[in-house]
Amino acid sequence: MKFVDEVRIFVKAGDGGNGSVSFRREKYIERGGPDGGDGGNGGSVVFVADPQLTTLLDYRYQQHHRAKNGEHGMGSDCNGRASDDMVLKVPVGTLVKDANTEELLVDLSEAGQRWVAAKGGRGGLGNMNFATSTRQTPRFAQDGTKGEEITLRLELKLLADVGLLGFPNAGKSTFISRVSRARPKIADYPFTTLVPNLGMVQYKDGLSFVMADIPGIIEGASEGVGLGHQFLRHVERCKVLIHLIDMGAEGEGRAPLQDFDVLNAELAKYSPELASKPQVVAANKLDLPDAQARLEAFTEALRKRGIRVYPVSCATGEGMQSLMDSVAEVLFTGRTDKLHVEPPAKAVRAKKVARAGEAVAASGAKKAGASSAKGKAGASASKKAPARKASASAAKKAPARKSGTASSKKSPARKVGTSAAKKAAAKKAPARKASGTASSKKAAVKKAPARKSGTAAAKKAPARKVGAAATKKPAAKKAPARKSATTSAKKPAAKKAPARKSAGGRR
Ligand SMILES: Nc1nc2c(ncn2[C@@H]2O[C@H](COP(=O)(O)OP(=O)(O)OP(=O)(O)O)[C@@H](O)[C@H]2O)c(=O)[nH]1
Ligand SMILES: [Mg+2]
Repeated sequence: MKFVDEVRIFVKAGDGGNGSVSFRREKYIERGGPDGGDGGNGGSVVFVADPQLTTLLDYRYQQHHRAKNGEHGMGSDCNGRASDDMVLKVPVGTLVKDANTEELLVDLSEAGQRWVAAKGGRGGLGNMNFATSTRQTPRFAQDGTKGEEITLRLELKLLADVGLLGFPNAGKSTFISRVSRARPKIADYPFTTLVPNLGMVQYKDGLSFVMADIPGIIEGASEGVGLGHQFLRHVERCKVLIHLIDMGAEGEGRAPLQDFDVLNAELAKYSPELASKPQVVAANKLDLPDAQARLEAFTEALRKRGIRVYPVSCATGEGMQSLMDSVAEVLFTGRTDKLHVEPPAKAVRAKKVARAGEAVAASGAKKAGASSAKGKAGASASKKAPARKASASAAKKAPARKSGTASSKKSPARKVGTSAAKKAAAKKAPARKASGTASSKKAAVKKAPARKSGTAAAKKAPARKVGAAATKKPAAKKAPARKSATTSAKKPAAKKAPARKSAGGRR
């Protein structure tokens, strides 16, 4: 059957019947009085949404619809008959617009919904209604009013929950025939499907939904190329769109990613609202040998945008179940998490690496500057611990130390002799002057005051000369450096202990 989804029609309601002017005439009864009856009401034009209909085809041929007029009133107190309403059945999902103003008058989206398009005229009163004690022979009656008339534009927007979108030959009809009992024509040439097809999908647990397959959309559809984009109207009411990508089509200016972008651009041109609907992207025809090869690049490209691609083959049914599960989840729960993937961390990682590289380079330069340092600390520079030349510089809270190695943003490198600062002194632990080869296993005691400090003096703790001190744990924050000769502080200074003379201490 031909599918028509847009018509222009004229409707007119019936006029009301006129009231009658009549007087009773009967043998032996003189001046019987007025007995003209009322006119009947004209019939209205009423639209009813009928679930049995799927097209507006009938209105393509019959464009004028006039309801009957009401009967005129008659003598002998007879009222005219009111006319029946004219009922116009339209498919569910029909929009009724005023053809002149394009104003939307009603959306008949529920089965059985009624809407009066044109109201019938009222019947006029007969002269019997106008008799009074002082006007016993009213020789007039009331005329019926005119019925309303209007030119309307009917637009059918199919009611479907899920819409299938894609280029021609993407496999949309194959898809719908696989998941529902719809049997649209499937063929290996573009624009096989010329009108939308609906299919009822029986999902698990008694759940079901309606899927719509529409003709293919190509580049320039908004300007009328191909079949144009008017069929997109039928997926406007859908809650989810399945975007089928033909992985078998390449060449002739076609590529999966390009197809994806072109179709989305056409959607946006038609309606930004439609473009923003949740889309399940399915890469179809994976059974083809070439398709597999193209899939990876396409998946990766969309992954960068955070979009998940469902690889499917409508011909073999492969991957269809997980696709339908995601569609059902969006449809029934509204959750769209499954449609997105985390964009690859590569970019982020690359940035981090680049930054780290810069930091290392910078620290390296600084280290080079501090090459006067006697030794190298084993610990490498951490992000937050830029290298510093301890001897000259003094940190805000911790003074610079003579250390060769460990450098961190927060803990400046210190001039250390041969020390290997594995662990810096604990927080606020003051550096101590370790004499000779003494190794302070347990370093600074809490709140231990700074001892013999070297030359450099920081705000809080001055830098100290460190000899060959080897501190396994670097000095912690705020720990002032101490002069230590060959000290090896195995255990860091306790909290709040002033900084000690230690090598490579971490602030
Ligand atoms: N190899 C392979 N061929 C497929 C697959 N899906 C569809 N086809 C073929 O692709 C061709 C087009 O399929 P249709 O379902 O008619 O495509 P369509 O998107 O409805 O096309 P139009 O109605 O023209 O827009 C047919 O020859 C199908 O047999 C698939 O998964 N694998
Ligand atoms: Mg088709």
